[in-house]
Amino acid sequence: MSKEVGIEFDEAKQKELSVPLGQRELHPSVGKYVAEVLREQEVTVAFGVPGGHVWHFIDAISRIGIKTITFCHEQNSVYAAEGYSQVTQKPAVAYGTVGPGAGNAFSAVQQAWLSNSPIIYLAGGHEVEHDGLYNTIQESYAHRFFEHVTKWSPRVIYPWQVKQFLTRGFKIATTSPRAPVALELGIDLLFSKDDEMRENYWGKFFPANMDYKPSWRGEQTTEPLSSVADPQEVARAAQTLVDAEKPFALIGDFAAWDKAGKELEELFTLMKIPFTSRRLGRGVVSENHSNYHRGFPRFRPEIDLVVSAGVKVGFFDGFGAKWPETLQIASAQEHVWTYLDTTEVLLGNIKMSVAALVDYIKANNLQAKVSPARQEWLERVQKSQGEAITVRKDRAYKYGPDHPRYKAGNQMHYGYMSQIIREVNEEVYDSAVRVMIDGYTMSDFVMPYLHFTRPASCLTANDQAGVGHGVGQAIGAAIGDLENGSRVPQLALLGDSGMMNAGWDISVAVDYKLPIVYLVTNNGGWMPGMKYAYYGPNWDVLGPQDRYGAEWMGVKMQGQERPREGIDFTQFASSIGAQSMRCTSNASFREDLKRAYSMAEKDGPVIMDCIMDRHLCNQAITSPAYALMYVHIPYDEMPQRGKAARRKMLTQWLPGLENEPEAPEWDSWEPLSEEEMGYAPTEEWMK
Ligand SMILES: Cc1ncc(C[n+]2csc(CCOP(=O)(O)OP(=O)(O)O)c2C)c(N)n1
Ligand SMILES: [Mg+2]
Repeated sequence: MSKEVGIEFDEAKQKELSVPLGQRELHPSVGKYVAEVLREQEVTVAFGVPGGHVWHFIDAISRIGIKTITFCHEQNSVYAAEGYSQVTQKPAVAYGTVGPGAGNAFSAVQQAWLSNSPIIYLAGGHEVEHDGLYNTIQESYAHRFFEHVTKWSPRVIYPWQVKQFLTRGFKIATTSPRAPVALELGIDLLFSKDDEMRENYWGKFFPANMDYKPSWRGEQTTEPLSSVADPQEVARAAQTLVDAEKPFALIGDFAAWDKAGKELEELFTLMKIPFTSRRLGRGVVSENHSNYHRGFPRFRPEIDLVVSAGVKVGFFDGFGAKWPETLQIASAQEHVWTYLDTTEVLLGNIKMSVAALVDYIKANNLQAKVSPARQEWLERVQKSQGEAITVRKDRAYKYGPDHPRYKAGNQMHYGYMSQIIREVNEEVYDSAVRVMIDGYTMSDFVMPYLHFTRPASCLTANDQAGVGHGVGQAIGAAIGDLENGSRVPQLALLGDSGMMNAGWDISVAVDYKLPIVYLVTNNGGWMPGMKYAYYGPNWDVLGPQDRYGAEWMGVKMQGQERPREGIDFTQFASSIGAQSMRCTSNASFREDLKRAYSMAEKDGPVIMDCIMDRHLCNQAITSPAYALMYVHIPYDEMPQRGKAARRKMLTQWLPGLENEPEAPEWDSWEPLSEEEMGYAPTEEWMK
């Protein structure tokens, strides 16, 4: 979908020179990035005054064929941009240097702000290292003072931010309420050679400009987003839904806020679209619906259209890096993502947009035009969902009461526990229990098992990912439900550290006898399983004073673990007047949970102190994110799992890793053991 917008620069010819391109000059320089985005946005003229800090991008703008109109005073250049924009209805670009340039432009940008004119102001900036010394030339903080008179005014630090930020700037400036946007493009950008700098930064881990898509809306890239889904857009979106062979929809948080469940359900049913949902979006359309699939299906690469309804497409989606073309249905321009290949955007209240879409489809009988292959696609997804439920259940039961490790009944498996939660919630409450996802290791196991039938069933910390939030969220959710006359208990899933972090406020739930089950998956620490991948059997990577067995000020250290029995949450419960139980056995967990629910309904909060197999940890520890977070540890000091993760994920960045041996595949449901580290735990509680 993207069109070629490369700056004219005869690279082949340059390579023939005795001194290669990039060694006699900075190439590519950040100015090229600026120019390419302006070209892509179909900018034809730019107004401004040059200066030392901005020549690099002004020259590039000119070299790409955009007319630069040079003024004597920056104020007039911005006024000119405003006039141009009001006449053409296009966003207009103005530029000026650091300090006096940006200062002189301020008054005119303020005017554009009051007139709602979409100006993209490109300001120069001084070098970051001299911040606050007032001893460098033209020190100024345009991003700060433009903050008051623009909708957005970031200080851009890294070259690879430029394309994404500038593209986003155009979207923001041109979406109602229209307004100026200013980017402070500091001089550091020019001197940071993108490729080289990135290698020491995110490496080649995230490709440069990964959150930028050239011409992200195809032919419509330069069209402002209309703040209400326009009938033509609705018609085109409907046609997209007819034409797609293998569409798949996602329901996100904002569909919940806009109460779009009924309309989305009708759309998916009518057009035979399978769907999944996320976070607050879960249960917006009941997961009992036959088109529901938990997460993307395994054959996800075949999907040719994603319908995204109110979804935050961010970190946890790899910023949509592998998504096909997307129909974006969003309630605000902030949630329209310029880094997705977008067929259409329907902007405005999601319920209204989807209602318009459904009306249009019905009025034109488009549901009849969907190809028969769609039915096959839907059935394939349905089959995948049915199979996945069985596979998950079988897997969970394998680690149930009959598993040799759990027969003794002194610890439990996260996976088995997850399946039982699903079953009990279904049996006793018809899956109407709201669940707070706080415990970190638990979240990795439990998510595919949870099943929801009504909106706001799945409460999480969203992108904040802070532990301890479940304590308060459950209290608020319980009060909300009580106001509506429901005593269906809340289930807050917490780790032991989450409890240590925020547990005291359960006393508030006690005061109000709120029906909450606080289920603590107690594994003795802040993700103690990290030692198997990164720290070593004795937390060896830490300083000698912190390692397991070290003595410090007469006290024996135990790495970053604590004995589960050492923190007894039943005693904690009695100290605040909460009910409690200690659960150690897979065999009795089902009855324990039912009992906890009924106690909570009757007499208020119950803390279930569940002793988990501490040798289990989340699969994520060998993911790219963790490999990256632990890239500081010397390779030789890491245990096998950490080495394997780094070798697998970061070879592109650290090419020497290729020569290191690979480790066998790891199944996160199988407990890791000290055996593979050649170490036998000495303490009973660690075994
Ligand atoms: C308030 C807060 N501090 C630190 C973190 C970083 N962090 C994320 S998960 C985690 C471990 C959580 O331990 P626990 O609650 O016991 O859950 P576990 O994974 O051990 O089951 C940490 C330290 C965080 N997310 N929030
Ligand atoms: Mg823990």
